[in-house]
Amino acid sequence: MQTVLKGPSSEVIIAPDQPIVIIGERINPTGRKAFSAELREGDLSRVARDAVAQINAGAAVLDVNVGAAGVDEVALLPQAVQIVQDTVDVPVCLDSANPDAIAAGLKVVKGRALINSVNGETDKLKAVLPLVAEYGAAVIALCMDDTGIPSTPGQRLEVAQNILDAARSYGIPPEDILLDPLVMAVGADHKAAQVTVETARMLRASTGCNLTAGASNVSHGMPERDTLNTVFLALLAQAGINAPICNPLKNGLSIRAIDLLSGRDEWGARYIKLYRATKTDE
Ligand code: THG
Repeated sequence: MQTVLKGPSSEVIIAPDQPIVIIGERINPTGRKAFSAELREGDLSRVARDAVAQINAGAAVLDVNVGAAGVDEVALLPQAVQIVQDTVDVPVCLDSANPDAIAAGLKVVKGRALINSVNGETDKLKAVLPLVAEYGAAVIALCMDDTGIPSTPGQRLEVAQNILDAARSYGIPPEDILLDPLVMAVGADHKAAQVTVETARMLRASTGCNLTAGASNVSHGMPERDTLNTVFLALLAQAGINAPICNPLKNGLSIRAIDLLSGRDEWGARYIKLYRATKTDE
């Protein structure tokens, strides 16, 4: 199954036999005080810098999230999208809990965007799926619904199937949907990562859909977050996650290593290319 995303004049294909597609997470004010304050003042100067840095570090798609207290996302998300796509030729992933902000972003997007996200809540399905259909976009489906986040992989699969059915009724096929098994912090529940990995396996086996996950969520509150994130990315990849949302500045080369070690990088060409592009002189 192939999910096709487009930038202004570029194309990104997400498919199980293709190299992992890194969705860069850095354009997001969560946990970043300076960026949050800048956004409140309408200062988007950091966006272009973060975009270039992530592409140089191996990202193929950029998540764009401007959600912080006191920020008008409906006004700012489209501005951030335009800055990103004026700076780098890549597809964007519109990350907002507010469907009005997603709609505003879609109006200015060039190419074929990824909407982040819909879930199984009745209101969300009704607000987001028509936008996916209208703009011919792709969408991330979170495995949660009106009852919350299910604790077992089987229940999360059930939610995914409900979303796939609802999408079908709007004419949206499974190849345009990236399923997200949901990543919670292992600091709060030491079984959380294992539930995600098991859910990913079930989602891939039962639906054949391409899969994403917010890998960095796993390490919130723990020391040496990069170590946890890197190892988790390998486990996720093994379970079928082929378009993780993560920090390429920290994990880009590790992901190229996963591709090489999984037989998806002939001659290690992509691994070596990223190494050469990012190595610092000793
Ligand atoms: N699924 C989907 N989308 C998502 C998530 C998901 N979008 C948001 C998030 N989860 C993924 N993105 C991030 C971005 C940043 C961090 C974690 C996940 C992060 N930031 C540091 C912090 O909060 O402490 C701050 C970074 C910094 O200081 O530079 O951890 O699960 N579909």
